[in-house]
Order: sequence, then structure tokens, then C-alpha cells
Amino acid sequence: MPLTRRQKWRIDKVQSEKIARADKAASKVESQIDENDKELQGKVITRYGQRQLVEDENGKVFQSVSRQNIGFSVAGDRVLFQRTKNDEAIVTAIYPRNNELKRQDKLIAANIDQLWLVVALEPHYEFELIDRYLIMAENLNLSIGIIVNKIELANNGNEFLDDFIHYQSLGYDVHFLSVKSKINIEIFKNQLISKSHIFLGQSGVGKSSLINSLIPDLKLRVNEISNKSKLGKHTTTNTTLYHIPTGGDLIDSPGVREFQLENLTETEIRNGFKEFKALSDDCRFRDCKHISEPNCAVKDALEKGEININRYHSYLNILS
Ligand SMILES: Nc1nc2c(ncn2[C@@H]2O[C@H](COP(=O)(O)OP(=O)(O)OP(=O)(O)O)[C@@H](O)[C@H]2O)c(=O)[nH]1
Ligand SMILES: [Mg+2]
Ligand SMILES: [Zn+2]
Repeated sequence: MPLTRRQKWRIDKVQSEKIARADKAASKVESQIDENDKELQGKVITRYGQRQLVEDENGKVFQSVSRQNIGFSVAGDRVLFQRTKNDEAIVTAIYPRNNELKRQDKLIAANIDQLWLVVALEPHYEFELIDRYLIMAENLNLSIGIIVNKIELANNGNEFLDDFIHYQSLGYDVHFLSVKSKINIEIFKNQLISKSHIFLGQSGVGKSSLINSLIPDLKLRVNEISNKSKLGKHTTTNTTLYHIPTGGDLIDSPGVREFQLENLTETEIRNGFKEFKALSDDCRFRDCKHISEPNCAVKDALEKGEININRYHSYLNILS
């Protein structure tokens, strides 16, 4: 829905107030810089409001603000910074990013190697939400795997396995875990090689619990899910990076209830379904939408059961 003029005015006003506050904080810290102190390399661990935590190469963490006009740095960013007399820091430059992860236009993390979508048996996974994340990853050209957590809650044996077979056959890595009952945690842990991994997904699925189980002594705050709504209570509030002792990073992110793909075009959404993309050369029309066109290879495959019906429903819902 387009914004009204008044809404737009308010957003602009809030933005300029924010920038003014950041500039004020920056100029205050700027005067504290030790002139002899050279610029150091660091990595952003987390961002909160106008501030961020930056870690130097020896693992020392500094509270930092950013120099004016260099933009917003987020977890995973590689930066240059200078120390101040009172052991704070000012970020003076952000290195070019390999990639940017955004949610509704808001930057949440940078320089990611691997995405993990965490879903659970409670709150119960939804195919459309899963597909939205996969579409995002395909369009960012980033590897994404699916983690199905809380499998010890299954009362009917392994019925959830069937729901994910087609994701595996599409080439997505799927792990079935229980953090609580310690099922398959070690196997998952052993294949987390030195990369930057981010955990995404709804509130209450167990992202922070999983990261706690992968990094000894971490003790991130986790929360009960509400008995009434069966939804999570948004325990994690900041996207934060943690180191795996044997190498690599794990980034925890706050859960979201919905996940929109506002910035993608119809073509990008279509290309996000890799099994459709593989067939679309065989559709009669080059710009086939795979909905009502004659001689559509995707719909033919659907009829033959070669394309999963849930995936096709997701596609129709996401486009509508
Ligand atoms: N039954 C069961 N509960 C689990 C499991 N893993 C985590 N939980 C519980 O699920 C609840 C939510 O876990 P969190 O780790 O806070 O979930 P989150 O995804 O980080 O949630 P947000 O930070 O709100 O996005 C907690 O009460 C955990 O103890 C599991 O394998 N089985
Ligand atoms: Mg959390
Ligand atoms: Zn088609």
C-alpha cells in the first residue's frame, strides 16, 4: 500500500531526527579521538540504535558510534575504526560488502556465507513462509538450508519427514533436530565449517536455543512460547554475531512473524522457484507465468506430480 503524504512526512522527520542524533553522538566522540591512534580493522558484532559493538583483531570489543555520512554498519560488517581516550571507538569506514541481508528494506546483517531457516513443530511450520525465505536466498545467490527443530514433539512418528522430502530433492540441505532432546545436534555442528552462518525464522522456533547448544558457555536468553497463542514472544531483539570456538561465526536474529518479499519483481519471484526456472525454457511463451498459459511446462509437470503442489500454491499466493 502506498504511503500517504502525512505518513511519508512523518517517516522523513523521524529519519532526519535520527541522523541528527547520530551526528551529535559522532561529533562528541570525534573530539575524544587520540590523534596518534591509527585506524584499526574490526568486525561489527551487533548494532543497537545509534551504536554498535566492534571487535578488534584480538577479540577486544568496543562500544562505537559511526563517523558522519559513512552509513549504517551491521553485524558481519568489516570496518575501520579509531579508539578514543575513554576506550570507546568511532567507525570511520565500512569495507565493501559481499552481500547484504535486508528485511523490509532494513539492513540486518552483511557478509553472510550461509543462511539457515529455522522452523519447528511448534509454532508449526508453514510452507509458504519457508518458500519465501528460499526465494530470497535464490535471489541473493546465497546457500540456504532448512532446520526443522523440536522433532521430539512429533506424536505420529516421523510424519514431518514427508513434508520436507521435496525440499531435499530440490537440493536444499535439511536437518531434523531437537535442541531439547539433543537429537542430531552433533551431526549438524560438525558440518558448520569456518563460515559466517545466520539463523532466521519465526519467533519461538529455537534459534537462540540452537546457537546456545552449538557454542559452549554462551547462555543466550531464550523464552517460553505463549501457551495461548503458541507463538514466540520475540525474545531476541538484536541481530548479533557469535564466534564458534573452532572457527566461523553464528549470527542470531530476532524472529519475525511475517516475511514479505516486497522488493522482488514477479520475474525474480518466479526465478526463486528453482524447479520452475529449470522448466520454463520448455514453456511455449518465453514470459510464461505458469498460471493460465497454454503449453506450460510447469503446469504439465504439476499435473504429472513432478512439481510439489504446496510449492505451486505458495507461488500463486505470493504472486497474488
Ligand atoms: N520442545 C522443544 N522446545 C524447544 C526446543 N528448542 C528450543 N525450545 C524452546 O523453544 C522456546 C523458544 O526458543 P528460543 O531459542 O528463544 O527461540 P528463538 O527462535 O530464538 O525466538 P526469538 O528470539 O523470539 O526469535 C524456548 O522455550 C526453548 O526452550 C526443542 O528442541 N524442543
Ligand atoms: Mg532468539
Ligand atoms: Zn509456464
